[in-house]
Amino acid sequence: MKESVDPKSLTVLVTGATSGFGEAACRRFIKEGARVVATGRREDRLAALKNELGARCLTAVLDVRDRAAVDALATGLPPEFAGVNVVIANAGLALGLSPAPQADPEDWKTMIDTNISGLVHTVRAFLPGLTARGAGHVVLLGSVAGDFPYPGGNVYGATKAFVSQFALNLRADLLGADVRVTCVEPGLAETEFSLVRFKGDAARAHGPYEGLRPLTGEDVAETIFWACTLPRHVNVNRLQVMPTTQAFGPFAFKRGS
Ligand code: NDP
Ligand code: 8X3
Repeated sequence: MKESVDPKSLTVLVTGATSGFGEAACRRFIKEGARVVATGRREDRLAALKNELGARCLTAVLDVRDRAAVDALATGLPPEFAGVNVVIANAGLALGLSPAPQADPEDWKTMIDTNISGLVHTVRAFLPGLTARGAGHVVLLGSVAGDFPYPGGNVYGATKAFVSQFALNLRADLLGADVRVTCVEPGLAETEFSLVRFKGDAARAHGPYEGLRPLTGEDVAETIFWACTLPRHVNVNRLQVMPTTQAFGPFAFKRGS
């Protein structure tokens, strides 16, 4: 497409780069010549990624729940990586699938602290730089779980509804600032997501993907890359993407009550 953004002009900050969408996004942007700051908590994964992706990849251990650490990263990057113009706030998780009365309140807190507080810390820390430099882009990872309720999705889905609305509210605040905002909202995707949700129970984690072809990390990375390289006058607000073999259920009714 004419006037597409040259990926070589991009310095991309990725949270949750040690697995799934974040890791695939790092590979996708590096392949096209971008610089990437890859972050996450697992140091061994970051070291392997750095080894694979080379000099245009900088890695940093980061827990997005630690606001001071997020701020320190944003203000302390070395000169070659300091001009971040794309922020991919991807770090997030679901914990458990229990109905609300049985759900673990600690799991709820972890999801809120990561998917909401961690995400807003990340965006807030990098926004001054993005607006000062212009030609910026914030990509947030929402989910179809933020649009469509399902049993056991309680707090996880609600955190993703927050992400989607936060993206639109950012658009309102950033009008005229030359910073684009996109909320990417995937459906079922096979990453480590279910392994985390089911706390390491591999057999249970495989269940959601059995007998169908889910999205992959690469599929989602491609949609992120596409949105980020569209001509600058085009802003994708929300991008909902599902496997072809996923759709919607009917309303549920409790009869005999
Ligand atoms: P993965 O579990 O494969 O990856 C999640 C990433 O988030 C990991 O790199 C993990 O790294 C990181 N992370 C988790 N907690 C923290 C934290 N406190 N600080 C920093 N990093 C953290 O899952 P996905 O790639 O599938 O998920 C990525 C995002 O996409 C999440 O926000 C998820 O909710 C969302 N999503 C996933 C879908 C799916 O079906 N897979 C569908 C729709 C949305 P580490 O543990 O090393 O810190
Ligand atoms: C992940 C998709 O449907 O498992 O956000 O909640 S779902």
